[in-house]
Amino acid sequence: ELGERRAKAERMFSLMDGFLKNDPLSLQKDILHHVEYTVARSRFSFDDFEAYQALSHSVRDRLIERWHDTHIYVKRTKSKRLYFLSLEFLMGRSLSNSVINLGIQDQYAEALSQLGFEFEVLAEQEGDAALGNGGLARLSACQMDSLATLDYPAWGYGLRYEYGLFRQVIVDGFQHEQPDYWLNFGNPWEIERIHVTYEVKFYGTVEEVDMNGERHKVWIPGETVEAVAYDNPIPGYGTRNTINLRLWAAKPSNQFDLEAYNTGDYINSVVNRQRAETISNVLYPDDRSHQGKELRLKQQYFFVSASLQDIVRRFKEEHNSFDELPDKVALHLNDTHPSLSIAEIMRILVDEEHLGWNKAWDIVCKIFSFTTHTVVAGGLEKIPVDLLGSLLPRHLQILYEINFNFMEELKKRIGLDYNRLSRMSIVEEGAVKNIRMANLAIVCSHTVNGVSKLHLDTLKTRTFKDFYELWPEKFQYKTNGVTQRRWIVVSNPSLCALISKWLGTEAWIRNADLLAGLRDHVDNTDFHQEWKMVKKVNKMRLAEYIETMSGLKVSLDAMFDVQVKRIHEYKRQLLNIFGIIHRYDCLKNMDKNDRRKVVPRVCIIGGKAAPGYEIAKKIIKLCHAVAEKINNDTDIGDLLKLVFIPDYNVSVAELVIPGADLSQHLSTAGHEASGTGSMKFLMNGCLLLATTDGSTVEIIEEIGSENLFLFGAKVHEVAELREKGSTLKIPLQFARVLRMVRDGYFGYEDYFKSLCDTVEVGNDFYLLGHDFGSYVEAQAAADKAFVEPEKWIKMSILSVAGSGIFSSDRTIQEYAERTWKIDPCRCPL
Ligand code: NBX
Repeated sequence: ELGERRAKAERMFSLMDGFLKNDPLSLQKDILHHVEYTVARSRFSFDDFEAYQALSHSVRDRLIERWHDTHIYVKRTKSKRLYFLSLEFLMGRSLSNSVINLGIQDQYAEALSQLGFEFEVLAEQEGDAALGNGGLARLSACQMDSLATLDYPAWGYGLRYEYGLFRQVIVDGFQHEQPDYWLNFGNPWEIERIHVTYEVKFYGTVEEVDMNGERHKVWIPGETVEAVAYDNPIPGYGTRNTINLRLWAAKPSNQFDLEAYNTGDYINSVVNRQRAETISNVLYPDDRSHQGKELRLKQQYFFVSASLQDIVRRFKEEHNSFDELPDKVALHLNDTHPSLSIAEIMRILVDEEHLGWNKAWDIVCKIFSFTTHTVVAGGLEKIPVDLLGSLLPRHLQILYEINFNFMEELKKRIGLDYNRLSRMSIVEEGAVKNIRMANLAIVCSHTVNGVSKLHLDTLKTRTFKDFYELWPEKFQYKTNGVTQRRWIVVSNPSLCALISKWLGTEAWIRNADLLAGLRDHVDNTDFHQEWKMVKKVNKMRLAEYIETMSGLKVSLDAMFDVQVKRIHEYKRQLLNIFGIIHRYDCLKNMDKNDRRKVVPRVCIIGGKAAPGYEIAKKIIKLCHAVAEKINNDTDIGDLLKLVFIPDYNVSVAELVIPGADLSQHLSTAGHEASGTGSMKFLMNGCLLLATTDGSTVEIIEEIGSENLFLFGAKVHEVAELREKGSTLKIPLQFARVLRMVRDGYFGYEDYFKSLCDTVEVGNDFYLLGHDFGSYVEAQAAADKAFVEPEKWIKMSILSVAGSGIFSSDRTIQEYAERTWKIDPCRCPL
């Protein structure tokens, strides 16, 4: 029978005519095939978008081949697998990244040009997959790229939101949010798996029943929803390995049909089915106001339940005993959002697989690792007990039992220190009882990770101090990283070519440490010339974008000074705007002669404010009000321009970052867990102006403090400065700028009042006033360096040369070796 099966498989493979071919002629045939049969357009008339669709389907076919092979190979080797659980992935576009990682970029470019199309033009047709908010979500995406490239047997799990992060539209300088219905034009990068479905239960009651003489808890759900898998192949670079990102969508389950049958209320039951689909409908923007929302909790559990059913099913296919689970499965919690997994796996092992509690707990404690992306305790996630108890009654019982056991153990370890016991409890007592998701994740994970060295210090000494003292060995850090494939190779082709030319190899694309070799050429004037040209090309690209978007013409001789990230008070975009107002004020008061020595600047700010975050929205409006004034002042001309780039997202970042001369990272020390934007700028030869916060501490170690512009209070000074309150000395210049805004120099004085209040003496939590003096000095140092091009270029080269360790390949390798204990599993060619 086996022989028969094999013969059949061989015949099928020969019918397939082997794997797809990648020469330009075959690619053209494939593209035309998809024009005709997938997009269903005539081969004589199809537009750029249709060409993009056909092109991406031909790329998808190639991804699928490798993805199948990887899957089969990993299954055969029974390797330990990593399951990366995250509610957010900011993937951006897939086309360019895919053809580059598949290594068939040139062939596609040639094929298309012979068909009369340009690859870059078609690539612009693709919309972003924006299933996440900011740093945390883009980090997941970079890490998936590294997991695939380094051949790790890993799966990503997430939610397939129908609406991604809102689109930001600016009307009269105010942010408006528009829904991002990204699936409107189809998504060639996903594969719908109509047969990979699981039932996810909600509500209902828990009963105890007798089974073979044992008492078991049984959960009788009140509602059932179906989860359907959508698979997204993630290709590695320089390897055949292509891993899977499985995203779940909610579909009504057949359970509902029964109800209709019973009640005869056919129409209403069909209408009710819609309700199920709302679970995976929309991504919550990160504004904390969603805490305590039932839909958010439903999303989390829906995601966790479907993923764990899938993971357990796969494990049982390959293994006989759950004792093997810790050797075969690593589950990673990307922040606390998926930490209901802990209660869910306990429920599966105890209620469904009938393992004893203690045995199940032993196993569970060996499989989870956890990374937190938060700094302040106030930012940690909590779920009201009432909400949890009604939606997931059995899980609440399990959480109480976990907590009871933990509290008992803790009492043995620390005695009856009730304050500490109550701080460490998973259940927060009070008017509203809450489950503290971080405490749960820490108790059950074998490793708790910070995302930078400084972040770990804060976790140990403040955020999770009690836990650190109990389990010091659990606490580690893995400094974040970003993938050089997307952030240099895809987004900055000219720099990519230049680096490869001077290093004499493309090996740095898989091994970013090799970038250090650029130091050998740091004094070479030919190299400098070419380096300068690359930046110019990228600045031209950015200037064109600015002009089409806003009509503003900017000078390429100006320093392009960029701050792009989510708008947050702690990130201090307001400090940047105040600095710009100060610069403008100085220019206005300068005589013509002095103005000639001024370095012209194009200040670029971009980022989204959470819809409910009023102060952040006012910062955006202030930016526009200031821009309006400055940009229309003909007396100032090209000396100063301010541009707000709307709807900042991954593909806008790919355009903006390579074109920046200077980038700003201004968080008050101790508030940015890591920051990853800075690493992308560093890789693109952009100099940083930054506080010593998050991973900037490590960037300084790598490139030397002489190669960036530092300012501001240090992390150990912040608490004391805050204590000083209204006695803190504030520079006169700061008071003057604040007065200008208050007095309506830029209009809207009533609207800006509450914004000004947040930085008024005595109320200035993020210390803008205190840091303003050194900020202005750092800006002056940047100006001074910019007029010495040789010096600037050297600093820029040394930035790229020192960026190697900020590759997510390094981060992922550390996680694999130290935390997940997984080995590469390279699919043969
Ligand atoms: O995670 C960010 C940190 O603020 C950065 O410092 C860090 O570099 C990055 C990656 O480690 N955190 C972040 O992006 N958080 C969120 O986006 C978020 C989303 C949903 C939510 C809470 C936070 N409920």
